[in-house]
Amino acid sequence: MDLFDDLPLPTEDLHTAIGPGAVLMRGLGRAGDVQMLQAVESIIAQAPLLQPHTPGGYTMSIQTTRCGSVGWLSEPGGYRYSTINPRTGQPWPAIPACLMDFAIDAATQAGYPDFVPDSCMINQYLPGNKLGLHQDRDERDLRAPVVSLSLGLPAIFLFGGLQRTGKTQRYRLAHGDVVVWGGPSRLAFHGILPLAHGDHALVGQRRLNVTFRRVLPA
Ligand code: MD6
Ligand code: FE
Repeated sequence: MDLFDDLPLPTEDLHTAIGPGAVLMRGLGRAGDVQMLQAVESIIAQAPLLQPHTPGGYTMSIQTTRCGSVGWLSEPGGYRYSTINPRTGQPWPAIPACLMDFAIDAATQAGYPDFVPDSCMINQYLPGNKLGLHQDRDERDLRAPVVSLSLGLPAIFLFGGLQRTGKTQRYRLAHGDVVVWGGPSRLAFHGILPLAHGDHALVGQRRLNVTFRRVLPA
């Protein structure tokens, strides 16, 4: 918190292009943070967080869950999307209205006015947890962007190019920051460095990342 946190700033100063078709919008999620955090907690209560096992036999350090009509699964046989939560045998919870409205507004501001997500992934990072460089390529509709909202402790986000070995840029993602990317950047490699210790006033000793996707063609 600093003295100027409450002052309105011209939005163009808060929008940073980080790649072709990719924009970082600082603080866009701050206005609705309390309600969106409550919505995330209600999803976690219905579909508990789990550490995914990758097809390669590795257990990820982060804890994940999903909502929406299709949810991402990491299984011994590979990655896929499913309409059913295999743990409960039930459909995933619906995307709460406040999160749906937020994702559509963020995509529109980033230049993707037709985005309607059908899947939302919630990732929780505790101090030390990280996410290695990867591409998000399991969605059938790769024309749609991904909208990513950060809540809680800040993280260092690595954003690279279309090759795993390419150069990466580092961005600090703080509470309320939003990244939207699609178009030529849709398959860019990206990751999160190990989370530093801290305590966020609203979210506690953790970071929550909420990503919205369009998996099935509209
Ligand atoms: C994170 N985000 O911010 C990790 N993937 O914790 C992602 O892996 C990600 O932010 C696809 C699109 C946006 C993202
Ligand atoms: Fe990703």
